[in-house]
Amino acid sequence: MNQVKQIIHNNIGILEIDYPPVNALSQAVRHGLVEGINAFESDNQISAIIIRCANRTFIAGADIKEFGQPPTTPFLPDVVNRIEASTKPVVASLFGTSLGGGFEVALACHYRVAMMDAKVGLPEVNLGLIPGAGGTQRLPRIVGEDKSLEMITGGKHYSAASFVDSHLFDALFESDQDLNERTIAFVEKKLEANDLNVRRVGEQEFLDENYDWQTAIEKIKAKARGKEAPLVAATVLQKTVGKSIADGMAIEREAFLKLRESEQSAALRYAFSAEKQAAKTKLQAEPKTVKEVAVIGAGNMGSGIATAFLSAGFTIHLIEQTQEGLDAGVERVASNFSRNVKSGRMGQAAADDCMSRLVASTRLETVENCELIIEAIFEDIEVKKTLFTDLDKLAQPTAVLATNTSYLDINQIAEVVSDPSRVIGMHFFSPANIMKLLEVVKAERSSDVALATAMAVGKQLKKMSVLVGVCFGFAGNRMYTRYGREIQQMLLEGAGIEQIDKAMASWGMAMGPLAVQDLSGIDIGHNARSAQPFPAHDPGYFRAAAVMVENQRLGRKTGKGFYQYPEGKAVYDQEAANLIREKGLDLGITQRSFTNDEIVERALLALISEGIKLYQEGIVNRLSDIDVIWLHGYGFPRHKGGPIFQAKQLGKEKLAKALTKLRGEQGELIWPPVELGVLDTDD
Ligand code: T1G
Repeated sequence: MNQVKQIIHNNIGILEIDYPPVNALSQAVRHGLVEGINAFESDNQISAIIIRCANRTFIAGADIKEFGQPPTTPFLPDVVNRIEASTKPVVASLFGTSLGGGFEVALACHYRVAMMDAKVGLPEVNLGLIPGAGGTQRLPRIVGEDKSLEMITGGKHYSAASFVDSHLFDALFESDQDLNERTIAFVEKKLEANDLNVRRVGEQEFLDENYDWQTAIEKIKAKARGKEAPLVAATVLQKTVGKSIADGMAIEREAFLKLRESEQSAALRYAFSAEKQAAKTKLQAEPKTVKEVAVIGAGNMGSGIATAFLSAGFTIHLIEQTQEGLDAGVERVASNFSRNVKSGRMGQAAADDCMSRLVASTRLETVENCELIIEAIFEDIEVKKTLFTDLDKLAQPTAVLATNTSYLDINQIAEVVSDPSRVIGMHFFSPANIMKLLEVVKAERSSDVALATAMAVGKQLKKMSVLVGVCFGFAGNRMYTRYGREIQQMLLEGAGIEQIDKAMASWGMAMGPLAVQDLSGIDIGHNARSAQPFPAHDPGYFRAAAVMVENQRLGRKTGKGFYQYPEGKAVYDQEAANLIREKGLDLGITQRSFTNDEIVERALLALISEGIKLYQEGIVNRLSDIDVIWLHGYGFPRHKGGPIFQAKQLGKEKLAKALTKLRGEQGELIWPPVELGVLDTDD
């Protein structure tokens, strides 16, 4: 199919890209652009050229479908240089999200016009890359060093309106105007005034007037937290100051190609495609439209969930049994929004609008107008079953009934509802207005329409929604339990508290696992585990946490846990270390020293083996869902891809050998062995 149409409008040649869904720069699009420029350049009837797009956005970047494949001509740098070299003025017409190579095409044009609400950006660092088609050279020539460094090393999206005072755009149009018409009018007006010229950004000099690159690069290094691409991007800009566009692009290209072969870029590109895959649930039903949502329970979770929904434009009925509890919940929601305003994440008017859609009530009957009801009450199966019995009578017969339980059996809850097909889990992660992960839990009788509705709502909440099945802890927390067991087993075997946290944090985890325990409260997990039978085959099972709880060391909230917290700052606590050492000796566990690598390896292996088992048991649809869960729910470093990505990097043979380390004192297999053949599946 021809992905670039050539349209002639009077004396204007229009190249219209039509390659759904986002007009990515496929080989056919790149070829069509070159062909179109050649054709219009040699046509004497044509005085100017417009590059525009059909569908939902201007070019959103290089085609991710071509990533990992051998590059094909015409290479994008050659395409953008051909556009800039055009002897007839070329105008880019932007809307939607013009990103990466798409924005680089626009930068190579001689003029840029856009909708005010269009977004532009060079997000390549999010894929472990740098702009590879002149972006590091043309952007600084237009917006200067500071702004271009910020945009290229941060990888964020920017509204076109934010450049109203720069030379980036020659015209910006309000959202009620027709972009194609306005672009043609812009060109015709300029042509009439004989004021539409070939203005090549690349021919401008890239000078830095004593720009303090050293300070800028130090700041970027500190923020990069182990990610390579931002630093490479900054270094390319610094190295190309004063160079011609051709020399600068050669340096850029060399750095781009090197990054494209890096493990970090493979991990980040994998993470991006894994997220897109997770959204493909194979559910055979269209989602219901949801406008009014009830959140039952105004505690930390309920108020966080309510905040997330209000921020996404929903009306929320927040329900709590007592007026006092309800007032406290409303206060928590209000303080969430005031924090958003203080941090600049949200304007006051937007925050006020959100709060205006909050309806607080102590009456359960207010669920009657809601298409979705989310329960976030006390984590007790009987309490939840009683509530769902009431909801069955009060809610609309087609309302989706979702529980936010972290561990309880949703099948048991569904049993009390006359139509159990509308019962699902929506497992948010605390704080629910911040954490991106949402596990949509499919109980045995959950209907596809209920699940599809939850997945669609998750997307509206800008959550990373993953469809999972029912088991103890579903997918994320079951792996978290396995990970925690291995961490605590190493404590009992002699690994230090700080050593474990530092090893995991320097490997890339957002926080040390023991500091996380102290933050969330050691008793939370301890109580959930105590409701389950104790695994007699594993005598050390979370005994380090148990001894903390026995000594009222619950973490930050009691001023001490694995650490102590004078003035709220975590410091080493010898008493905690002594208690754990004594427990280890009581259990007859030989104490020994550990290397940091061994700590990281055993923790990773625990995650990998449990993740594979979840896939084999059908709790997740695909192995890559495991990685999406761990990237968005547990602070797994994105530039490491996820536990399964790490397993695939290691390979089955090395992994099988390494997994033998997950044994007990007598070499017995504490945890059932895992079949590794599944790692060959490319889901
Ligand atoms: N190529 C191909 N398909 C893409 C795509 C891309 N770049 N981006 C998105 N899609 C598909 C996606 O798979 C999904 O398909 C559909 O579009 C909607 O996506 C040389 C090398 C554009 C902001 O990093 O940030 O250019 O599942 O669900 O939430 O310097 O997608 O429907 O079949 O995400 O509205 C730089 C990545 C590449 C942009 C839209 N560009 N994409 O978000 O929809 S590197 C990017 C996004 C580069 C050059 C370098 C987002 C979006 P399907 P979606 P959305």
